Amino acid sequence: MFKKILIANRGEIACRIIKTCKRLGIRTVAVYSEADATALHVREADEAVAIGPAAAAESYLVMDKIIAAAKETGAEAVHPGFGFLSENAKFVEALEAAGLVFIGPPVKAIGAMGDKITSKKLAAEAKVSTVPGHPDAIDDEAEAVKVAGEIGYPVMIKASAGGGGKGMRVVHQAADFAEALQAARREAMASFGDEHVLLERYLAAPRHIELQIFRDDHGHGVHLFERDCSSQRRHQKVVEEAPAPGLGEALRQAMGEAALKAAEAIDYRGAGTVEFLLDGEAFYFMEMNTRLQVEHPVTEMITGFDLVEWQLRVAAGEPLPASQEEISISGHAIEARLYAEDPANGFLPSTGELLHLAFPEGAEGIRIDSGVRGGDRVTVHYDPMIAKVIAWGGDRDAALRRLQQALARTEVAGVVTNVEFLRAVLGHTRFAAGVVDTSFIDAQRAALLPPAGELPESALAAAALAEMVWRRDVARSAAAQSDDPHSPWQLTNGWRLNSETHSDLTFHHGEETLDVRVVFGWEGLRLGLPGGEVSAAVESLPGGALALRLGDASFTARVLRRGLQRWVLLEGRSYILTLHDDMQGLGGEVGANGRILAPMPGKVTAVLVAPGDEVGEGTPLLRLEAMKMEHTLTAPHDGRVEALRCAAGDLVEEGAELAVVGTL
Ligand code: MV4
Repeated sequence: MFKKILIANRGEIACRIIKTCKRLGIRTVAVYSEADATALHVREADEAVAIGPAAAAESYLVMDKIIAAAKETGAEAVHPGFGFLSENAKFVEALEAAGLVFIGPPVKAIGAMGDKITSKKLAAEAKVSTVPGHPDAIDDEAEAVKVAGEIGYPVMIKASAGGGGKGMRVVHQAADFAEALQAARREAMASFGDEHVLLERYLAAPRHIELQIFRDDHGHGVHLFERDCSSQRRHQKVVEEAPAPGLGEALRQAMGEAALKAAEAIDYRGAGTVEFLLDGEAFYFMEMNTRLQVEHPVTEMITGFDLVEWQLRVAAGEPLPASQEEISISGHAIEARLYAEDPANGFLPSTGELLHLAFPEGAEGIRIDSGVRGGDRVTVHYDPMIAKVIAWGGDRDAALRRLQQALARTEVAGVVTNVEFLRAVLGHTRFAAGVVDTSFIDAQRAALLPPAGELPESALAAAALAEMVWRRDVARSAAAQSDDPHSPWQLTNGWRLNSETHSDLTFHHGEETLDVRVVFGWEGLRLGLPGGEVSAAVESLPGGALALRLGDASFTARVLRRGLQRWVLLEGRSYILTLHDDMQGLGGEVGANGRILAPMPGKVTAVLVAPGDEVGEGTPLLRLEAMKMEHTLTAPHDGRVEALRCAAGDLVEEGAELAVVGTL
């Protein structure tokens, strides 16, 4: 077994590989880009090597840097994780030329399965059923028309070099075929530099069932059953589960054997996934992935095996740790991919600092694979995955209940996430019934993306009470440091002579402006909310949460601050408010030397000045669209625009320097 390996990846998969290595006593070397200098995988590894700037093309995808890091640290093998270089045949060749072991399949297996036509032919030769169609690429239009007629409409045209749903076109009738074929070939050439297409019968709404297989160098091959990955949005998996709901034992066995036959045909070694389209009881080979997949944890949780450990052992020349007879299904596991993306905004990534991140660690049957912690930043450089939340249960209903509960107890502030979307998918009657196919999410989009919810008064109250607690704490610490700590001027309870005291706050939520009056009455706090006045109480809890009481309702909340933004986490949901502050307006954060910094991530919608312009304090400089609101960033003082670092249309991260206003 290896003594030291290098992990040529980042994020949650790097952390996950390190975890198994620690358990096996294998030392680990992490590689990281400048943007990942403080990332979790760097902190968890035994050693770490900087490999360049944030852009993956200048760091994680640069083979020479990865190989140099492995040589420099004495790593014997390299684990690629998934994505990046994990299915790059040239990388495997370069590693082997450098005397390093690639923890993955043989290079020829990667080549064989990299192309749709070749992989389909290999499957057919291995007597694995493929989608009815024509095995070869078709260049001659007349022949294509003839073949399409033989297949029978509807027909799917697929770019041979395509993948992940790109380069597919359905033709429902012969009259449309010729034009569709030309368009498909043009798109294939434009997108993949290869105009070869293949023809298949179109399967309406198939299920995506994939079989996990493993082979070693000693002629052993096993499958570890299937995963149902049909819940996809634009060919991005959202939720995956094992075993596939409703799949009969005979079909499971037949698909497992077919997957192994495909793997044997290319003399496969290591972890592999054979993807099938399931149409009723008929299954068809779609493609083979020559890497460990994101969703492998659900297989681990129903079989009890550690697939990364298997990868390490097989790469080190050991036999498979279990025979087919020793592999069985126990219970059910479902995985949800938690992303920093905004479903209400076209699922665009949501970047920024994770002001707060907490999972129900230790909850029964729950596994969290994450590569970030609170305080880390989600950036535009990489996939904005926050974590995979995986639940195991004795049966599917138990796993589903546990996963829903775990998502409700997952707390994220600082970025918008898809957690409400995930809960809607898992809570949908079709999903609960286990009758989901690849058309589910697109077909149920309206039900899965409910309109932006109203702001509950409890969330508004939490933000207001948190503001009072925060101001009191600031005042107390200022008083403690002043030379007159007990002066009444140090009070922040809105103290006024001869009347009950109060403070007035205004918040923005989307297009709404909401006023709250906090009354410090003789008999306790009262809140004047849009829906009326209510008695209240607030207490800070250890760890920063707040215990709140509104009338006779009690609950806990967590309120995080970023500039004037308030992120309220309450009863499993999160709300984003902006505190209106007359003094500060919504100007940018002013850095040193008149640097105008983006107060939050957003999009520059207008640049209102030019370099050299003279400006007065408060002159509008730029407009920023963020959190569905338009913010005008103004000059912090009289001066001259010395530099503009952005243009209309730019997506900017929080803290980005947008302009510089020098003094006259
Ligand atoms: C198909 C198909 C229906 N009929 N082929 C999409 C990605 C690529 N791997 C293959 N895909 C499909 N091929 C035929 N002949 C439907 C899909 C498909 C799909 C497949 C798996 C998972 C999600 C999907 C979403 C849309 C379409």
